[in-house]
Amino acid sequence: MSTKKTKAQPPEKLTGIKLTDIPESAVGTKAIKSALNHVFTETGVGRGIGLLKNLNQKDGFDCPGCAWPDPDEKRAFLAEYCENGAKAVAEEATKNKVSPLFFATHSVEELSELSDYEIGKSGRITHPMLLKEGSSNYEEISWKDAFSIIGDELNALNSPNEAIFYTSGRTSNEAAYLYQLFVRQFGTNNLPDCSNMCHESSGSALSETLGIGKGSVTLDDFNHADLVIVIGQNPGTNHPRMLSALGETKKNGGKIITINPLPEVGLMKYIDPQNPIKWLGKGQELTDLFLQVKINGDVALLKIIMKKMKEKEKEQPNTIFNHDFINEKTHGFESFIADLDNYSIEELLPQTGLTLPEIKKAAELIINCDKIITCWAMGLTQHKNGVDNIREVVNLLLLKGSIGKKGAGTCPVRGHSNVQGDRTMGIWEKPKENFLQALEKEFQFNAPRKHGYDVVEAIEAMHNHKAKVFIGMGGNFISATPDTEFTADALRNCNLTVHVSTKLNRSHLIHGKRALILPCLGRSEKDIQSSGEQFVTVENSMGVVHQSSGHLAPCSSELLSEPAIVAGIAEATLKDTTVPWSELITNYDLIRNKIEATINGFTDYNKRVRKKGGFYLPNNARSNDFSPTKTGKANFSINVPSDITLEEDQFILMTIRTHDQYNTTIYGLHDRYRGVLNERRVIFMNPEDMKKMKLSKMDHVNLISHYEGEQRIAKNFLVIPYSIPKQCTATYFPEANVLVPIKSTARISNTPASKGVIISIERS
Ligand SMILES: Nc1nc2c(c(=O)[nH]1)N[C@H]1C(S)=C(S)[C@@H](COP(=O)(O)OP(=O)(O)OC[C@H]3O[C@@H](n4cnc5c(=O)[nH]c(N)nc54)[C@H](O)[C@@H]3O)O[C@H]1N2
Ligand SMILES: Nc1nc2c(c(=O)[nH]1)N[C@H]1C(S)=C(S)[C@@H](COP(=O)(O)OP(=O)(O)OC[C@H]3O[C@@H](n4cnc5c(=O)[nH]c(N)nc54)[C@H](O)[C@@H]3O)O[C@H]1N2
Ligand SMILES: [Mo]
Repeated sequence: MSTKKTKAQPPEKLTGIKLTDIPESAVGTKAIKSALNHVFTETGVGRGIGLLKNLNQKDGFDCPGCAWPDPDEKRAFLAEYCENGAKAVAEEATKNKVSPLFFATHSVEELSELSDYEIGKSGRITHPMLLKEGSSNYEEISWKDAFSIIGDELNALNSPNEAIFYTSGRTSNEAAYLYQLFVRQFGTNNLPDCSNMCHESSGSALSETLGIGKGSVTLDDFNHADLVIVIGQNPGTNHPRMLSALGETKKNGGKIITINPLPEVGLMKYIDPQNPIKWLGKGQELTDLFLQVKINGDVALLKIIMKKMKEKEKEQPNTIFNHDFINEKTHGFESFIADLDNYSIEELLPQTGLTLPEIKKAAELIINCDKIITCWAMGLTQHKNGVDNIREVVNLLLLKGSIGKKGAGTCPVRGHSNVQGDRTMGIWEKPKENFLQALEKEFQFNAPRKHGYDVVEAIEAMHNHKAKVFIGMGGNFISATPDTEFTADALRNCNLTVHVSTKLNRSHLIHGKRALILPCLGRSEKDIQSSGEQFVTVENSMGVVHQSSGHLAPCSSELLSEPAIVAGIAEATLKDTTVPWSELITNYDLIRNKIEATINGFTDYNKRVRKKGGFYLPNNARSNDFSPTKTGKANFSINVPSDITLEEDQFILMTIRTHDQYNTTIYGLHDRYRGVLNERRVIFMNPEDMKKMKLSKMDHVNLISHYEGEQRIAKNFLVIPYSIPKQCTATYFPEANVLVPIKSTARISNTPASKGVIISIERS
C-alpha cells in the first residue's frame, strides 16, 4: 500500500534532440507519409484503411482532430483528412490496451513517472477501474458498483455545489445534453469546460459586440473574401484543412495577412493535400504580408492600423469607413473613434516590434478591401487582455462593414471537434435564463440559478476544500490546466475523482482519496443500443450540425457510450428524477427530441440531421442582425493594449503546441515544422537576446515565471535560436503549465493567460 504523491509534471529528462532544417512548405508528401505511418503503426493496415476511408465522409465519423468544417459539397475519397486528423484517429484506434492486468502490474506511482507520450501510448482503457483509498493500483470494478460509488459520494456532499463536472470538447451533443441535464437536476451549474481555457475570450467578446458567441462565416465565405487576416493562429499544425480554404481565397484573387510572432510554416507556403500533382512542386505561397508582431502586441498593432485608416478617411471623407453600415447597424462609433486619439503611434509602435512602413502596408490592404475575414485562435484568447484583442478585431471589421455579408466576418477557429456544440447543449457555468426555463418546462424541475465555477474557479474551490468531488467527461484536467502543482494539490484534496476517458492520461494518476476511470467508446467505434446502431451529432466551428457514426468494432466489449455513462450516473444519484434516463439511451433520436424541445434552431432535428452534410444553426451576425446585444446594435468597444512591462532580463513566454501533439496527447516527440526532432523541452529565443544573455544554441536552462512576487520554476530546457521578436520566447505545453499562475487570467473571460507568461531564464 502506498500513498506517496504521484508526479503531476512530465519528467525533466531530455530525450535526445535532433535539429533539422525548417521545411519550406506545409503538407505535401511528407505529411501524407507521416500520417500513414502513425495510422498503420498504431492500428494495423486493414483497420487503418477502414478508418481513413470513413473520416469526415458524410456517412462516416467526424474527425476528432479539430472543429474545422468539411466542404458542404465535394469530399474526396481518402482526402478529407489531414496529417494530424489521421494521427488523432490512429491514437484512438490503437491496438494497444490498458487492461485490468496492466493496472495490476503498474502502480499509479510508477505510471506517473512516465512521460505523457509513454502514458498515452499504453493504449485504450478496456474496463471500469477503481483506485481504493490508500491503494497503489487501480482494480477492476463493475459498472453498477462504479455508478453507486459516484451516487453515494455526490449525495453525501453538504451541497451540490461541492461537486465539479468538467467537460472536454469531444463529447457529442447527445452526451453533453444529458450531462448538463443531470448536473442541473442534481442542483448545480458547476459545469466548467475546456472552452474556459480556450475560446472563452472569443465568446465573451463576440456576445457583447455582435450578439452571438460564435463566428459568423461559412466555409464558402473563403471563396469570396478580398482579404483574410490570420492572427494568433497556427493552422498548418492545428487546422491543416483550413489551408485548403486559404488556398481557395488566393485562387480567387484574395489576399492574406498573417500576424504572428512566429513565421509558422503552414501559413507561409503549403502544398494542397488533395492535389497530388502539386505535391511535386514547391507549393503555393499563402501569406502576402507577414507581420511578425511581438507577443501581445496585437491591440497596439490594430490601433495603429485603425489610426491610419482614420487619417485616410479624414483626407478622403466617406471613402474608407462604411458609414451606411456604421450608421444603420452599430453603436459606439463616435466614442471609439475619439478614443483612438488617446494613443500616439510613437507610444504604440514599440509594443508591436514592427516598423511603421510594414504596418502601413497592412492598413493599405485593409483600406482597399471590402470583404474581410479575420481568423484567430489561442494567440489572441490566452492573454490578460484576450477579450480586448478580439473586440479590437471586431472594431476593425465594423469600420469596414465587413460582417453579415458574403466573404466577410468573424472566424474564431475552434479547437476540439465539438467544443462549440457542447456550449450549444448547455455545458456552461453561466447558463442563460431562457435556457433554464426551457429545461424546467420540459422536465418539470427547479434548475439552479447561481452561476457555477469555471475551470480556474473550480481549481481554487477544490484547493480550498469547497469542492470535494471532481468528474471529468473526457479531457485531461491536470495536464491541460495552469499552475500544475497547485492544481494537483486541488485534485488530491477531493474525496473522489472520476474520469470518463478513452485513453490513459495523467489525470487518472493525480487522484482524490478514491478515483474511478470509466472507459467509453470513441468516435470511430460502433455504438449499439437496444434499438440498434446509433449515431451521434456534433457542431463544427461554423455552426453546422451533422452526424458522426463510427464503423470500427469497439476496442473492448466492456465499454459504454458517453450517453449511457451519464444515464448510469444519473440513475445512481438522483432519487426522484423526472427524466427517463434508461429509455433515452435506447435510441438517441429520443435524446434529440428533447434537444429539439428545449434549444433553438433544432426544429426537425432528427429529420434534418439525417440529410447528408447536416444543417446550419441560425446565426444572427451572419444574417446581419445584431438585435441580441444589449444595445440592439453591433457594438464598437474601447480596448486597452498590453500592460505587461518586462524588466531588462525578463521575457514573455507563449506556451504553444508542437506538430506532434493534440493538446495533452503527445503523438510523437517531433515538431517537424519548426525543425526540432525528438525533444519537447526546448525554448525558442531570439538570437540577439541569446547573445545578450551569453547563451548558445542547446544550452541547458531553467525557466522561472514571475507573478506578483511569486516564482514558479520549470527545469531543464534546451535553448534554440529562432525567428521570434526580441524579448519573446516560446515553449510547449503541458511541460510549461507549471509556470502559468492560477491567478493570471484574462479579464472578463477568466481564461488562463498561457500565452503571456513573464519569465526569466537561468542556466541549469
Ligand atoms: N494537431 C493539433 N490540432 C489541434 C490541437 C492540437 O493540439 N494539435 N488543438 C486543438 C485546440 S483545442 C485548439 S484551441 C486549437 C489551437 O490552435 P492554435 O491557437 O493555432 O494553437 P497554438 O499552438 O496554441 O498556437 C497559437 C499561435 O498563436 C501565436 N501567438 C501566440 N501569442 C500570440 C500573440 O500574442 N499574438 C499573435 N498574433 N499571435 C500569437 C503562436 O505563435 C502560434 O502560432 O487547435 C486545435 N487543433
Ligand atoms: N499552457 C497551455 N495550456 C493549455 C493550452 C495552451 O495553449 N497552453 N490550451 C488550452 C486549450 S485551448 C484546451 S482546449 C485545453 C484542452 O484540455 P482537455 O480537453 O482537458 O485536454 P485534451 O488533451 O484534449 O484531452 C485528452 C484526453 O481526452 C480523452 N478523450 C479523447 N477522446 C475522448 C472521447 O471521445 N471521449 C472521452 N470521454 N474522452 C476522450 C483521452 O483520455 C485523452 O487523454 O487545454 C488548455 N491548456
Ligand atoms: Mo482549445
